[in-house]
Amino acid sequence: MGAEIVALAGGVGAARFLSGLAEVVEPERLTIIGNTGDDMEWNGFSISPDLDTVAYTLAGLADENRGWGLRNETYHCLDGMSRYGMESWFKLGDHDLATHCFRTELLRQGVLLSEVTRRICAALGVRPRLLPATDDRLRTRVDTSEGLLDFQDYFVRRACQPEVRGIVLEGTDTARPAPGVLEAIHSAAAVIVCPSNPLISIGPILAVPGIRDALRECSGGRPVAAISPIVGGRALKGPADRMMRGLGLRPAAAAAAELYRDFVNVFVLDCVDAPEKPEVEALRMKVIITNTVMKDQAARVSLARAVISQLGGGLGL
Ligand code: FO1
Repeated sequence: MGAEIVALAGGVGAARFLSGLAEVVEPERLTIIGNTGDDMEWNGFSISPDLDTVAYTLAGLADENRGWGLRNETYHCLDGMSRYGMESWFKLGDHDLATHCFRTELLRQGVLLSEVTRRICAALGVRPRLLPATDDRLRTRVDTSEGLLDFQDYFVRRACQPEVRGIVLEGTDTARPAPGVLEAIHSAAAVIVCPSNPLISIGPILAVPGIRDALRECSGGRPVAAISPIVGGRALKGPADRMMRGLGLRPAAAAAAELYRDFVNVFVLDCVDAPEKPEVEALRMKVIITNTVMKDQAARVSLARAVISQLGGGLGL
């Protein structure tokens, strides 16, 4: 088995890229560090949407159209909750609920989120190692024209409509990297930042004390690549472009690269953004230009192959 590859991942975009990557490198060589800023407690359940999206996708169980949740879901339990006057805006399917029951009960017993995630992945047959960035409580909140909103309240309930003024990451002063996170970065042959929202998906991972420093150190001698989450001035999925504008940033691939300038040394631009190459190179990043739009599994594999082949011989591929 070759050296380890570490990936930083948010939700749907990351999961799709990772399903391609897991066909290009041995899945057991992959360690995925997942975002937990989107996590929430809702109707009595502890929910970790990004970890579940990655796990379900890698297990081949995700709903292909939405990218989150499970295929062929039913919503009888949610209907029942709403009959009792409970909230029903977050679409938890019946099978998905089993994951949340399992996680909620284990967390209640004091089992760490990283161990719960390991057991979920083992039960689903997920071969890469999936680690939450932290076992500690970390919550993303969005400061908007309608006030400070919990992440899922902004993202799902209000459909990303309120204007974004800022992002507040609660818990980052005390959060510690989950067991294995820093070790994986320290021993990685390469790191890949998946095409995820840099502000609300990758941002919370980087905000866990120690992780950004470890990546900076890694980039001194090894490839740390990021795949642009912005293509042609727009986010392929989610509100990254609008959020960047709200925060006074240009919704451009080069502006996303700039957010990673202290620890990324290879940046993957989509072909339509080729004119931004000099701007990204000025950040002292090597630029790879390829098609990053993943319309199907073949496109995911081909993006993963393009990235891995450029990261070089040190990966033993
Ligand atoms: N996203 C939605 O847009 N609407 C939903 O009702 C919704 C429910 C949901 C349930 C479980 C789960 O794991 C994810 C779910 N998501 C839903 C996706 C989630 O809000 C986002 O993908 C992430 O938090 C952002 O990466």
